Amino acid sequence: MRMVFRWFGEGNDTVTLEQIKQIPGTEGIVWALHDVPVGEAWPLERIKEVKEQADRYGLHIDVVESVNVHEDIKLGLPMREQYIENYKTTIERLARVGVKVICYNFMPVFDWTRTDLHKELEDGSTALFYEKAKIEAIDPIELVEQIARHSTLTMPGWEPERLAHLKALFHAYQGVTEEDLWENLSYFLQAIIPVAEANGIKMAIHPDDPPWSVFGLPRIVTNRENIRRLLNLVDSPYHGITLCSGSLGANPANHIPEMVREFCDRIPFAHIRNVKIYENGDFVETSHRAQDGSIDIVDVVKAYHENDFNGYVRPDHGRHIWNEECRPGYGLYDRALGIMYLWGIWDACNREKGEKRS
Ligand code: DNO
Ligand code: MN
Repeated sequence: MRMVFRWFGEGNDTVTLEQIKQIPGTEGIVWALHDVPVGEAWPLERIKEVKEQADRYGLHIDVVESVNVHEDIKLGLPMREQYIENYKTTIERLARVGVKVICYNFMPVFDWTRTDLHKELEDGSTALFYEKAKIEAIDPIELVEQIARHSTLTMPGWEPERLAHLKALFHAYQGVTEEDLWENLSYFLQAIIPVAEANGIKMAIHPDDPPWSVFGLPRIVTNRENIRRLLNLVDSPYHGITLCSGSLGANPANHIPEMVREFCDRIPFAHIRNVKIYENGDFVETSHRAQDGSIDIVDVVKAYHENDFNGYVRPDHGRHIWNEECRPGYGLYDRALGIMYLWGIWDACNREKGEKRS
């Protein structure tokens, strides 16, 4: 298990590289050029700049999250050809600085969806919350406005240029079925996986968060059966998944340890976090500890360990604790605690196997 930590870039994150360097066992950053508009090729100079910044702290830049996919690709529009070419260029440029994994997602319009970014938990901390009834009742445009009002930093997946044309986007998706989305994903993968392969980069698609349709938009990376179908679209070790325990785990029917066991050799990157699911379908993000949420994180880590997992892992989101002012879900403290919990389980598994240190 190779521990990495998401970092949003100089001047765009409350967490510093110096702090990340001091989290035990953390070897690299998970990064992106967040200000490059979706669909454009990332400039090589900018990529090199991040590498130099990370180098100064002895952190690597092996994992990128995300290179976002333009909506025209998801919609299968003619302009997708140009956007796919740009995507390939970005893959080639990232390979030049040694990137090994690219995480991306194929969710129409929205990336992750929540109704409250600061839901208060019993202990006074706050966390990201999904209220089913509210999602079903609210107009998505209103939700976006509400969320934008509560965050000064742009949020990944909610980039302004994508959201500016929200109404038009919703219109474009009218009549687009799950099968259409499968077809467009397949088209995209056939085009980019050979390029990823030639450049030694593993593509790792992130599941849909939450793993069901929201606002009537189709979603397909949602469960075990669909992940099987997805992996069969292109038979290559360079076509894999980012197994996100919190995203998939919001549906109690998704048994995460079993998915780890089944897909392990196609998981170059793992997101590990916990969520507490309520009977009415709401869920809230909790600490990583198994007892605090609905996902048995101990069993998840054990499943990785049993399979000698050597891919990259990050503590996905964290709560906001100790009055930390930070990007929603991406503070330093709770994610660092999460890392120590994951290492604790991992090291105990190593001991059980008779290995003193590693
Ligand atoms: C949620 C997060 C996601 C993720 C993107 C990757 O679980 O990990 O927002 O960053 O979907 O493309
Ligand atoms: Mn995730």
